[in-house]
Amino acid sequence: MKNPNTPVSILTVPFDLGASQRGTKLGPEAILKAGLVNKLHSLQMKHTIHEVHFPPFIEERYSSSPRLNYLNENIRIHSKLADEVYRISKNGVFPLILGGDHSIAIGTISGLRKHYQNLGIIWMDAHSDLNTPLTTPSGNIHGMSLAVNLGMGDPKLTSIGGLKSTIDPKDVVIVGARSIDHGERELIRREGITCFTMHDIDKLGMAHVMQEAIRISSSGTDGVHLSFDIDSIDPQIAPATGTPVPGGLSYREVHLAMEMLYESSILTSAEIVENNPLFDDHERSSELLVGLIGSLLGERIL
Ligand code: 4U7
Ligand code: MN
Ligand code: MN
Ligand code: MN
Repeated sequence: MKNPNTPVSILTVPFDLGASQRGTKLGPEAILKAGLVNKLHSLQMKHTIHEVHFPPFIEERYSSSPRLNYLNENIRIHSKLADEVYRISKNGVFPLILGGDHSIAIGTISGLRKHYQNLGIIWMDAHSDLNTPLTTPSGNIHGMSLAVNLGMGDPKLTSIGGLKSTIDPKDVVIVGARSIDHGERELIRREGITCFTMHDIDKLGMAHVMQEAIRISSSGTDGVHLSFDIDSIDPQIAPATGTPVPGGLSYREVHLAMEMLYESSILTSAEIVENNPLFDDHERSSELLVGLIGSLLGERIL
């Protein structure tokens, strides 16, 4: 956040049709229940909260194709979210989006791209979410959201939000990856996306990796967005995910990342996605996320 007095607008997006596991639509409520509002009060942050409403579906009307599951439902929610995020950013307010599965990054970033000319992105995730309808092993749109934001994939998704700036792949940094599909690997190499895998974090240390992520995403950009997938964290400490991959970020690594992002003052928006309370152990993961949001917004140990 560039100025610590910036008000925060929390948008809750209870949507889970970008994934095959149901339950991330309960994510925002669980984070609120775990004490997010108290956290914001203790940090004396001006904030508002509202939900991005979505008309309930009649099960039979779900639109599925093998390569793009629930495409129409995805288009509807992401278009609405894009409008809201654009409006909030234009008013100088910091958008904090609570998902929902990671497909909602299509809406968030489409909205940001109407406001920013050159947006940088830090994508913290066990996965790279760079599949397209041609490479996807699952058809799940939450595995395609970063690709869509780079202009790759179905035109009905890449055109959400209307006219907007493009993202330069050189301004995108992935942190925490440890499950990358074949097609995604090729795309990362071809487009020159920086990807710090868990292997890099083990070797270089989290502090160095975050320093680089901050430098790369903020050089020559006029805004930086954090897209945070809970599965970047090790599933032993954050079990609330339908897509667990062992060997993730430790408690201190992920807090350090948030603390360094706060200290850097580069962030202009953030989203926390994929929290699935159906897989949680009591409220452990939601409580961890509230702590992480605290660190991201300026909470300090001393
Ligand atoms: B998440 C996957 F094949 N790559 O495309 C796919 F491994 O938002 C997983 O990062 C995607 O959780 C995970 O379905 C999407 C799969
Ligand atoms: Mn993801
Ligand atoms: Mn993931
Ligand atoms: Mn996930």
